[in-house]
Amino acid sequence: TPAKRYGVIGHPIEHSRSPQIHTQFASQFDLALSYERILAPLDGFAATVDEFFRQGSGLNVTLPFKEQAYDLASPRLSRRAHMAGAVNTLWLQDGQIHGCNTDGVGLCSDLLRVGHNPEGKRILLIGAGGASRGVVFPLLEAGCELLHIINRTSSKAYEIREQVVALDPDASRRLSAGGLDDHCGDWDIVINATSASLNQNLPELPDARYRSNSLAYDMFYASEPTAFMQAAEQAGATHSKDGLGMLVGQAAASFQIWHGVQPDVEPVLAALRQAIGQN
Ligand code: SKM
Repeated sequence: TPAKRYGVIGHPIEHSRSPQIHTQFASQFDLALSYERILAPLDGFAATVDEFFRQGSGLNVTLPFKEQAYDLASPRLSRRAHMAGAVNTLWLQDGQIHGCNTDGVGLCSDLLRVGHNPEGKRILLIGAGGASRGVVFPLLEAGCELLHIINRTSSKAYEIREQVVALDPDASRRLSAGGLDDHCGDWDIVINATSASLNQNLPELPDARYRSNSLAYDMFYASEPTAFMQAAEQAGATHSKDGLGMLVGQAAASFQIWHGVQPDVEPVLAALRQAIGQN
């Protein structure tokens, strides 16, 4: 039988590290599969996905198509996809396209891996775009004490809160929102979910106070520590981490959905750090 086909679809897509990650996971289980980068035209996402699934078995979806992937798979969505309002993992089941979102579990598993279990923690989430929305529910599920979303435009932060609370009223006690300077108290974990690090810019940082043994986590990564990580350590964060582990974590969760087995992220993460020139 020919190797099963998987891929990651986006626009742009050349930068994606997913092929390396999934190919290395597959070799841990002696699985024969192909995993390709697929560039969809901006106005041709659904057609490209339909074409792929004539032969393909699973797709990761990245920017700017995660909301369209949600619509495409609806109503065959996991609870996590529903709560995120976005989909990054598609697969065929009974001839129909299903969707899940693994970004948030990828973040949570990485926080656990680096020794900062979200359970019982006060977490400050900076940014209110798609990256932020995708991780809110998994962080709540992981049992954080408080999750506070702040954004330059505070209405966008309130909007995420309302969307999540509408789907899960229990979330309301532990989820709050505000503008960049609407925060008080000190934090165990501060997460940068703004896209500022993409161009090595510092997000407009709230002057957050850090607790002891705190973590500043940037969802983005580069060959060097990001501007956010450096500023956070200067501001008193005990540790800082970039988002490469989250990338490998979301891939591992997608891999588990598709293949039913849980890959070992550690060696793949180490190889990826080498590939992008980190020590
Ligand atoms: O959510 C992930 C997606 O599954 C794959 C990806 C990539 O290949 O760069 C990035 C994230 O959006």
